[in-house]
This record gives sequence, C-alpha cells and structure tokens, in this order.
Amino acid sequence: MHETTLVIGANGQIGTELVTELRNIYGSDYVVACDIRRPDYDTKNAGPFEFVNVLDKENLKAIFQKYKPSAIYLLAAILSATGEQNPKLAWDLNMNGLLNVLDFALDFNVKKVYWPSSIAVFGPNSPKEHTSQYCVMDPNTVYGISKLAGERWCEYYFNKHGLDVRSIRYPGLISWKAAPGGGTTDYAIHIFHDALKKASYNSFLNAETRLPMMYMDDAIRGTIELMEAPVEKLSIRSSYNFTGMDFTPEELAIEIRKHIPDFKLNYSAHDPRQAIADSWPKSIDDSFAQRDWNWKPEFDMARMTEEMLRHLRK
Ligand code: AKB
Repeated sequence: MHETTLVIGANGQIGTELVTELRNIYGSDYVVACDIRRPDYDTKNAGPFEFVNVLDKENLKAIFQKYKPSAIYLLAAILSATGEQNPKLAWDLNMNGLLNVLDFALDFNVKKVYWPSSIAVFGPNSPKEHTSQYCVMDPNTVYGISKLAGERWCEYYFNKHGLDVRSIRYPGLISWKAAPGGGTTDYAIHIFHDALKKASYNSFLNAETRLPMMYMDDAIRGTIELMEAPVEKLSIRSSYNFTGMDFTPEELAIEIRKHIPDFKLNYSAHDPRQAIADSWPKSIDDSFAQRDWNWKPEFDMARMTEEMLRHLRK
C-alpha cells in the first residue's frame, strides 16, 4: 500500500511550493493538501485537498482516520509581525496546533512529523553574528516564544515517545509563487514587486538591518533532505539552525540596481517590525545541518535576485 503525506497549512508561502515538490516526488494522489482556506492556485486540481483546522480536534482526527498518513508537515502558524497584533491567538494556533498534531501522530502511528521553527527563537541577548545552535535564547515576540516552546515539545515527544519529529529554524524565506505570511523578513519579497511596478520601495526596516535569508528553492530542498536523512545521522531533535545568505536592505537595493538601474530605496521611520528585526541574529551558523545531513545552499543574493526578477517579470 502507498504511504500518504499530509501537508497542513498547504496554502501558505511554504506550503504552496512544498506540496508541488512532494507531489512531484511521491505522486499527486499521495500528498494531501490541508488548509482552513481553499487554495486559489492549481494544487486543488493536481491532488487531494481537505479543509483542516488544527485547533478543531474532531476535524483533525477525522483526517488522520481517513488517510492514516505516514508523514505530516505542519506548517500552519501565525508569524512574527502578525503575532504581535494578536498574541493569544498566535500562541493558541502555534502551540495547541502543534500539540494536537503530535498527539494524533502518536495515536495513529505516524512515522515522521515535520514542524518548522524560526530564527525568531533567538532574542536580544543571543549572539548576533554566526549565531550558533546552542546559545542564550530569550525571544521577545510571541511567535519566537511559541517556536522555542514548540522546539522543546518536539524534542520531548522524540525522547519520551520515540516520535520522529524533525525541524528547521528557517531564516527569512524569499519566494515569488505565494504571498508571504505577515513576517518581519517580508520586506525582502515586497521590494521585488515594487521594484518592478514603480522602481522604488519604502522599506519598513532600516538600511543597516542585516538578517539571515534563504531562497525558497533551497528551503524546500533542505526541508525534504532533512526528512529523507537517515535517522541515525540526526543529532538535533529540537530544530536545526539553517541559512542561505544574509544581507541588509541597502545591499539588496544595490543588487537590484544591477537589473533596474533607477531603483530607489526609501525608509519609513518607527515601524514596530524594526525592533523585532533588531532582536534577531544577523547571520547563522548552520554547521550541524551541514555535518548531519550535508546541507549546502545553492542560492546567494545575486542568483536569488536574478530569479525573483525573472519570475515576477512574467
Ligand atoms: C518572520 O519574519 O516572522 C518569518 C520568520 C523569520 O520566521 N519569516
């Protein structure tokens, strides 16, 4: 019998691309896209879709019963900037959604669970440069707090129950297929849309704000590589540091000007996302991912910029 994979939060920025890639690898019928919203793109026709609310246990249980999945990717989450507007809702979705999925994964003998963490687990007292896997972690956004707590739960379910949960701390993810989901790093996507539309962009982060970033193709490949890695290679059961590149808005503007010479970058004062960005690392040391499952990014800032502009121009 074929094994089935569920992707919960399939319509988001990551899910949109992950579902397509998983369907290419495992076959469309065996990857079930789940979300609380119907997809507005072609995955609806390319394979099964189910309405799923991770906070509704009856609904979630019915999906586990129907598909008896062997793998789950739980992507449903409220990100850093949106989370600050409704902290209790962000905590509820990010935390209880994870716990519901972990419990049903145990009940239904799911073989592997994937759950994304983020660089938001680090905080103002974490080292800023080449932030290492293990260091001071004092996140001060509700998103970061929920991701750090979630990491501890993932490791706990692995240690106590033997559940094979795997996780990555994503940096800012840059993509063109689906809109970003309300994060602090979203400027690095909006900038490309506005560069093409009006040759100018008003950045909510200041010129010097360096953040770790990654092009979505690398993120999808890395995620699937981690899920395919032999279990005995994995030394981290909380979440792996993971990175592709790092840059500031000013450096990205210089790169964009190589393609759109009259591009202008302006800065808006006093955006609450600046404080969030200032509390996060500037760059990440992902040597555990390199060592354990041979992680190596393919996209640097120049190649990512070329790809973003080429696809969005279409
Ligand atoms: C955000 O900015 O909230 C996300 C993230 C880094 O997790 N992109």
